[in-house]
Amino acid sequence: MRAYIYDNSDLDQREPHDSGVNATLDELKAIGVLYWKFDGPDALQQINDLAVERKYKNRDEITVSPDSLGAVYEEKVKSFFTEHLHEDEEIRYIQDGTGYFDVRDKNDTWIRIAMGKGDMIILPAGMYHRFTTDSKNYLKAMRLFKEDPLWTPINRPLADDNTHRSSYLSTFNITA
Ligand code: KMT
Ligand code: NI
Repeated sequence: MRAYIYDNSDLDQREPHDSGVNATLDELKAIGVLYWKFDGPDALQQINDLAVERKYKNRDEITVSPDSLGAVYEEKVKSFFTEHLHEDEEIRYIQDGTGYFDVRDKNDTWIRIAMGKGDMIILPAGMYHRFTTDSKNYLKAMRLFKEDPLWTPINRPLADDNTHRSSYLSTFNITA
């Protein structure tokens, strides 16, 4: 995992868009993003422990690639990259491949989080974000959730008035 300020160039979303300015784990934590590296022989146990602690009862797996999604791959990648939020946490464990999660910081600047195998991330409910594969076009992830999956994306600005958005902003003292 590496997090950095996204350069807003017009290049394809799958390019790195690396401004060269890193973002720290503390900066991510301050906006509610939690991160762990779970790899090695205990990885599954570490995932299971976190799931118990945070009451994630269910999980599934998704492969984002042209092979697995066929004709709808490009369309899917475009829709994942539309800025949105969810009414529940977005919990992702990368099992294989690579991809980018972009999140908005306190100043509404994009921070790009480059994820690879063994990376586990939680984005809080109500946080605006987006996702894309990189130029390798392959990512396999475990998605965890509390009860039923609540990962319907609510796009910006439609979600601006959502109660989960308001509680996110007040929890993390964000006024932007
Ligand atoms: C989301 O809601 O942004 C996603 O689920 C992204 C794809 S999961 C690798
Ligand atoms: Ni999302």
